[in-house]
Parts: sequence; C-alpha cells; structure tokens
Amino acid sequence: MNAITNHMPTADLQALDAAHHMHPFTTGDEIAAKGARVITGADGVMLCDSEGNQILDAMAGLWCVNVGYGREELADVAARQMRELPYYNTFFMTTHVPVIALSQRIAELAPEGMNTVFYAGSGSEANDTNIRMVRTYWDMKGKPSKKVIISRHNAYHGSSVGSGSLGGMSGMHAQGGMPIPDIHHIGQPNWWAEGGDMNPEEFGLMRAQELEQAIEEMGIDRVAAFIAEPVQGAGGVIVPPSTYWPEIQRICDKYEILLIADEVICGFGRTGNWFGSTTMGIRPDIMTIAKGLSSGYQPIGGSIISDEIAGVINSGEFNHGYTYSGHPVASAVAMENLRILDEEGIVTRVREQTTPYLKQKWDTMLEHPLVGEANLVGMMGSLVLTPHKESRAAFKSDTGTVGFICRERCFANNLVMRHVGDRMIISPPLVINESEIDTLIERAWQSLDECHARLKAEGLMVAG
Ligand code: PXG
Repeated sequence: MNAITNHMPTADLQALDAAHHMHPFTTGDEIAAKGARVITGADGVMLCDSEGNQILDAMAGLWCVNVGYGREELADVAARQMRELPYYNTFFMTTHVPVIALSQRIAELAPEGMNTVFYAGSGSEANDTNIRMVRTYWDMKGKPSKKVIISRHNAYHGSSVGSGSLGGMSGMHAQGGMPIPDIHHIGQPNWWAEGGDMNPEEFGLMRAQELEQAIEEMGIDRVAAFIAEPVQGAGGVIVPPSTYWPEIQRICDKYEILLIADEVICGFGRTGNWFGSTTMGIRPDIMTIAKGLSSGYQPIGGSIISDEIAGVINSGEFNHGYTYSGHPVASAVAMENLRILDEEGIVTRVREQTTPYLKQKWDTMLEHPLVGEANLVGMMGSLVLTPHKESRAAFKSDTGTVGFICRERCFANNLVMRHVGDRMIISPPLVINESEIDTLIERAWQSLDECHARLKAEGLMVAG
C-alpha cells in the first residue's frame, strides 16, 4: 500500500476519493466527474487546497470552527489527554476528570436552572437523545400520551432517522422512511418568501400562532415539546421577525410544553452571546449543543437539561447512551475551546465589535442589484437573491439554480460562501478580523457581479 499524501497530484487524490469515498449530501457521479476540492491545511480563517489556493472560509467549516483553524492549544490538549486516558466510557457507574470539568463549565455558562449535560458524539445524536428524553420525561410524570414533538418546515436538526424526522427538509423525508411517527411540522418564520402582504411583525405572530393551533388541534394531552433553532441555519439563515419568539415562549408557557432550543449552530458565541436563546430572549428546557462546543476540533455534542427534567429522569434508569458519550479527548478539547472563547473575550468581541463592523458592510450588499434582503445576527448572515426586489420575487428558474451559480463564482474567487436555494449564507470563524471581513465583502461583491453578468447573459434574470 502506498502512502497517500498532500504531495500527490490533485487528480490522483480526486480519483481515489471518488473510487472509495461516498460523500454526505452529494451526487457521487457528479463528484467523480468534476473531482472534489482537496483541502490540505488551514490557519485562522483561511483554507489551503491542493492547488495552493488560499480560500477565505466564510462558513467556519460547517458552522463550527468558532475559534478559527490552527489553534495549537487544542492540539496540545488532545495529545496530552490521549496519552493520559484516550478513552473510557461513562456507563456503569464510571466517570473521568475531563467530562466532570466540562459539565461543570457548561453548567456555569448555561442559563439559570440548566445544570446537567447528557453527551453525544454529534448534534444528530443529541437530538435523538432529546426525542427519547422528552417522551420519557412525560411518561415518568404520568402522562405517557404526550409524545408529539412539534417542529418546523425547513428546520435542520440532523441526519439520523430521529433528528432528520425532527428536521423539516422535504428532500430528506423523501428518502429512507422518514419522518418517524408523532413528529408534526408547522410553518417557518421566513417572511421574505412566505410573508405575502403582511408586514414582518404580523407574519411573525401568525407563524408563532400556528404552534397554538397545532396544540389545540392535537390536544394538549398529546404534545410533549416544541423544537426550533433560535435562528434557522441550514435552512438559509432565516432571522425570525421580532414578534415570533415572544409569542412562541408565551404559548409554550401557557400549555406547559417543553421548549427545545437547538443551539448546535447558534451556541458558543455565534450570535454574540453564549447561546442564541439569550439573543432571542427565550427560556428553553433543553438546549442541543455540538459544533462550536469544540470548534469542530473533536466530534462532540449533547443536551443541556433543566433541573426539572434532570430531576425526573434521574429518578429512574434512562436506557440510552453512546460509546462516545462524554469522550475524554473530546471533552478535554471542548473544555480548552471554552477557555479560549472566554479568556480571549471572543464572544464579547463578536457582540460589541465584529458584528457591528460586519453588519455595516453586509448592509451595503443591499445596493447590489441581485440582493433583496441582507440579514445578520452575530456571525451568521444571509443575502436573498432576487430578480425583482420590490415584489420580493423568486427567479423563474428552479430554486437554487441562481444560488448555485453564485456559489460557483464565490469558489472561483476563493471564498467559501454557501447557497441554500437562492439565498447566500455566511457563518465565518468568530475570530475573523476587520481586514478579513473587508476581503470577504470584496470577494462576495465580485462574485455577485459575475453571477449577475451571467444571469443577464443567459436570460435568467427573470421573475417566476
Ligand atoms: N442541529 C442543527 C441546528 C444543525 O445545524 C445538527 C443539529 C446536526 O448536527 P451533526 O453534528 O449531527 O451534523 C445541525 C448540523 C449545512 C449543514 O449544509 C448543516 C449542518 C450539518 C451539515 C451540513 O448547512 N448542521
């Protein structure tokens, strides 16, 4: 067997990759025909590929590399922990120091009354835990009929059978027998696409009240919980109107259903606070965490649980857990990542400096002829592309055609800015500085210009 290294020709690496590696959310034949981009290294906010390109990663990997790439401290902690105790489980009445330390630290950072963590290896696993946790909670409270979890169309909560069912992605539900029973979806607070003639505040209220209608229709004796991302991420960075979350909180309180905030993207500084729930002013009973918890340096996720739920679940045996629940290396790396976020004042800087700076630049993108709406909450933003701003029109071409062209232009200009349908989204590392933000905006503007020119040339600048 020959060693495969960074020094091999890109085409050889691509051929081997296509021959033996099936990629997530990818058409295998397409990747085989075009070849994957081979990322060979990264530092700060920049990626390097096998062709020597320096690419600004405005997605922080997959919304996760909050402290940026190349942090030696995280590598050192991982190596140290691997030497001391590379693995032990947290089943069968055992524990270890990294998981104790991390749990205590998360309890300090979490909102009041949330002091317990159940660990998983990812956000998907954590949301699977949540499904079983809330149903078991109500069972143990003598209300076994409370099983339904209400979620939203176009939500993303993971890709396992349970979490993918919670999510509201129709393309995912079409494959592999999802959703599982007793998951119900209501509308999303996407005013641009679905608000019609209402103003954003009226629309936000209307969408929140769909929760109340669903509870009334199904009966309160059947509904266990509502789950939502404080700001939808993978759905396209959809920022809810200001009326949305207060109304959702009112309804959860009134009917005493559990509120699960999926903080997998919003957590750990992304919105300018430790949790998106703080930014949105909500009081969840469970928070799903992953991604920024370790800045993606190790796979780790979990559920932060209210004292009330922990008290009930702890009174019996919860028959649930993963081999890697509370993995010592992942826990130690997460702990060090939280230290960096805290001691370097990264979360505060996002709130007080970086967000205002990026927002002022991001808003200028509205002057671009393609951009109808520019949203930003902390370090997550979206641009809605449109052929006609005043009527908030969608393109006549299939949804995503224009977004895909724009993403291709971004890639060509050494910028990772993703598309979701015809929305362009960013979620850069939280450590991005002002001159890097300037570069991001320059490359985004250039890419939009090139995209616009191509749409005009191909007759695609047409409303549908
Ligand atoms: N909840 C939310 C809100 C997420 O964004 C998950 C749960 C699942 O986490 P894991 O660790 O199981 O992937 C996520 C993940 C995209 C993209 O294309 C987004 C995610 C994952 C992969 C791709 O935007 N989010």
